[in-house]
Amino acid sequence: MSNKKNADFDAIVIGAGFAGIYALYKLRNELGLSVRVFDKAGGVGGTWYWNRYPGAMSDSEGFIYQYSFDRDLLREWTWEKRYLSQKEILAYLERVVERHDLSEDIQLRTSVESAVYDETEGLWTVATGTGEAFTSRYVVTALGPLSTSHFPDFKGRDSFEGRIVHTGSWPDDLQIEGKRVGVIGTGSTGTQFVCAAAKVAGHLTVFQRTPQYNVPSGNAPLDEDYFIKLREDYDRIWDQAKKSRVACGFEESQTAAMSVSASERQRVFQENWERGNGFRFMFGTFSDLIFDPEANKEAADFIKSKIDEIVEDPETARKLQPTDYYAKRPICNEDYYESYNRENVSLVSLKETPIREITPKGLVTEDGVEHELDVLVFATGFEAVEGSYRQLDIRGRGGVTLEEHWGDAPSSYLGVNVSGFPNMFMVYGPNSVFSNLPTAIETQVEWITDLVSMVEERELPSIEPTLKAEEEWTDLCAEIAGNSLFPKVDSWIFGANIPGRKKRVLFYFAGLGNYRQKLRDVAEADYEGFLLG
Ligand code: N01
Repeated sequence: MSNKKNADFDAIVIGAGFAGIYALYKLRNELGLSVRVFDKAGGVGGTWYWNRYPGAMSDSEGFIYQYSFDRDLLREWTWEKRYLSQKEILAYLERVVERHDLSEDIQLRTSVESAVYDETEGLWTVATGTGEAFTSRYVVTALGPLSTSHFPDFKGRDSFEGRIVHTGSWPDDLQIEGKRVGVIGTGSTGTQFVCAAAKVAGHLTVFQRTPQYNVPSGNAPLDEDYFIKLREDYDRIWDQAKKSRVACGFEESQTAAMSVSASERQRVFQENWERGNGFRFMFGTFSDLIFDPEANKEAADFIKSKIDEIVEDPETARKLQPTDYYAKRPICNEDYYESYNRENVSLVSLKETPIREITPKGLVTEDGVEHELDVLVFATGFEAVEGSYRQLDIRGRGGVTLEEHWGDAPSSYLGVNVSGFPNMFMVYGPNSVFSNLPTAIETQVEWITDLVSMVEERELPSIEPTLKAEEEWTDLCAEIAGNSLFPKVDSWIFGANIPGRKKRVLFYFAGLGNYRQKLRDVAEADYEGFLLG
């Protein structure tokens, strides 16, 4: 029996990024539900509202880093280069909100503190940092997988007299032109920052702990002709992406690296190096770089040889050489290694000289050198996926918190639902599909809309997965990950970037096509794995 009349809203959505915006559109505009979205930011955009650091951009190509649902917008929207800048993505999301009259149901500058389920009423109560509380039948958590910053507390961190910032909350008034800038971290964010900052900083010191594999992005301006062809091709593009593994808009290779001759391998690597794009290099060259250690080594050696070729100072080139498998989320950039040939850029290997402390003037490494700085940038990543959930007080049946339910490692059924938390839907919760985000987000929001629609049509009080289904999904994700080289390297995709946290599986690595097929199978089996009501 539904509780339509008793609640303030049918659904509350937490977060107004790619996921929250689409959830509002689907639940309100298509299902006709009353919906309120909360976001702590001063504007919509989620990740793209906060990450305004110099160089911030998408490293999936622009044509695929969008929603597929708004075909009219796809026909009129243009952008400058192959990859979208942060400003362009933010403007795109604002435009989507405007086109579909969504802003009236988005309450900004309002953090959510807790979400508590009342079993008797079958309602969620969501309390905000502004002291308000609202009830709803459904809660959609669109928190973003990378929205809680990891900000290591180095000795003396607060004594720094210059500006100290995390890339995930870059202030609008901070300019780095002509300044002495230090950056800690060389992941996707740090390397984007390096490429941009190298061109404008007085001096840039890069503090690198673990070198990563970078390939060129192949970024370049687009012309009118490009958009004419692109618009004719969108049906095929979305169809291909939704059947593929990483949904990055290219055909993934079906050829094993070691099945071709050494010269053919080099040719393919070289062709893709020139073409650019990190996901394409990892998944479009050969089918097994993330599965076969030998194939992986071939790709790794190719990239390493490029580092030696590009970086003029042999000592810097040596420090930039990765030693692990090529098995983190791939990185691509415009002129990353070339940046180190500039006179105003220097590299410090924190493996060789770790950070001793931060001082009022800068950063001191274990060799006693004080690196004097005006601006110190932490590109040190995020408490991925689960971090934002653990900060909220979420309570399901019997008052059990999500924190208690998860214990050491988070779990879900299909990345979306948790047993004991009825009518709560996570967009990109733990063990969601590892792929291009907007396309994966659309898939999950559409799945959530189907579930809610089914609950409404059947007039069920609620939906939640069985514990068994949740455990089996988690085990399956661990098994799939275990068949690849990904878990052999420490990174945020296994939560291994947070000190003291044990490695856990956070993604379904079998690809978007298989994930979408699994959702169809579950629906066809009358929502197998769910308790209906
Ligand atoms: O974070 P990361 P990120 N002392 O965790 C270092 C997405 N993204 O923000 O490798 C010293 O990858 C850490 O060193 P190590 C994308 O999915 C997307 O860069 O742990 N160093 C590493 O170098 C990406 O994968 C876009 O040894 C410390 C860095 O900080 C995800 O965000 C753009 C340290 C953190 O790298 C995360 O990327 C940008 C310490 N105590 C980001 N702690 C798009 O294009 C950490 N580090 C869509």
